[in-house]
Amino acid sequence: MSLFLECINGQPVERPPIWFMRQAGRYLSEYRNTRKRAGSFLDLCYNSELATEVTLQPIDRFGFDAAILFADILLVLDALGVNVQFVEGQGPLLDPVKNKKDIEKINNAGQIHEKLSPVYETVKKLKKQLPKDVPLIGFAGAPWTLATYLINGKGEQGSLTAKKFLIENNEEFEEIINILTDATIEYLIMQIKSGADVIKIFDSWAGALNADMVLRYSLNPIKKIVSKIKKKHPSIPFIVFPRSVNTIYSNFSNEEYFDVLAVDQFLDRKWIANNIQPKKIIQGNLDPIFLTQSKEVLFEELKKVTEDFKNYPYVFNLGHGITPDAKLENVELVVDYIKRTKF
Ligand code: 1CP
Repeated sequence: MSLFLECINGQPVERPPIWFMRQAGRYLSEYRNTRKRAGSFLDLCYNSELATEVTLQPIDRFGFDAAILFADILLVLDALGVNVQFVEGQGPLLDPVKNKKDIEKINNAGQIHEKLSPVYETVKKLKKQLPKDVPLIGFAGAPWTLATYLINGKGEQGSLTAKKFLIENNEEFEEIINILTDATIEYLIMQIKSGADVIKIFDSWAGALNADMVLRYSLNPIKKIVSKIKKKHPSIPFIVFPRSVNTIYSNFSNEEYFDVLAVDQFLDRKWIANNIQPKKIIQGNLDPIFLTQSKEVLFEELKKVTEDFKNYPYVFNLGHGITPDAKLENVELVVDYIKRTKF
């Protein structure tokens, strides 16, 4: 078994495993080159040859302990028949789904596989090409985060459009969540069958919901997805990332069906160490901004993170994705530091 799998299965390990959210991305010149060759961002996601190549780039360069499939959470919406585009400099743009007629059109969770078959192909290729001790993380967006893009047609700070829709059109909203939950179960089962070793669920906009809503529309659909998949694939570990949910992280840590809780950089580390770590293996929470700073500033922060989390099993990662302006030598410094850390 690998260090990463041993750690998240609760076995003793001598140091924390390390990987980064968005570790294949624009901060790497080799990614920018492959991206150019692919054409659009979606072309890259659906080209299994090139998606395999970019997944491997950060593993080859830095020696991370886990790889994450190169794809995007919005592919599942594309596969449901929503028109999705990534516009240079603007991010994702989609045809919004709002009324019963639009919702009926995307009610086809069983039919997503043809469109997504290149992604499954990427997983298969990666399983052949990755070093044996580097497991592959498959992933999907959580229904709430997917719904925010679907309802608003693009990303929105605070997700207010989707939140108002949740309140004002609750029946339609719940129908959307159900469709996305079913599609995500289908999608993740195929990733597992193709060879994914671990699954991560990203609820990047969970923090836009109030506490009651988080439980109902972030936690509950995630619970349904993980529980259903674990019935068929009990040994696949799940990482859940409900970003920015504040003290509701505590509710998530009480849930037993998943394995690792990914924490953002906004939580107080001492609070995490006291309230979350005794109940759940955690992953996080270096603020990605430190990767853009001087070595000395980064080093001080690294010391704090590893010191605060040293008493329980822990996966080193960022509190959110690495940014395009991260310095390569800083990424090297972090990997080197963590590989020399003794727990
Ligand atoms: O120009 C580029 O090359 C596009 C940048 C990029 C990349 C590298 C996007 C566009 N997606 C990705 C890949 C990606 N997305 C991965 C690959 C694996 C890896 O981590 O290396 C993963 C796991 C995601 C997941 C994803 N996509 C999330 C959840 C995680 C998070 O960052 O919160 C979200 C919200 C998206 C949507 C998305 N994809 C891309 C953009 C610009 C956005 C919108 C973000 C926003 O609305 O602010």
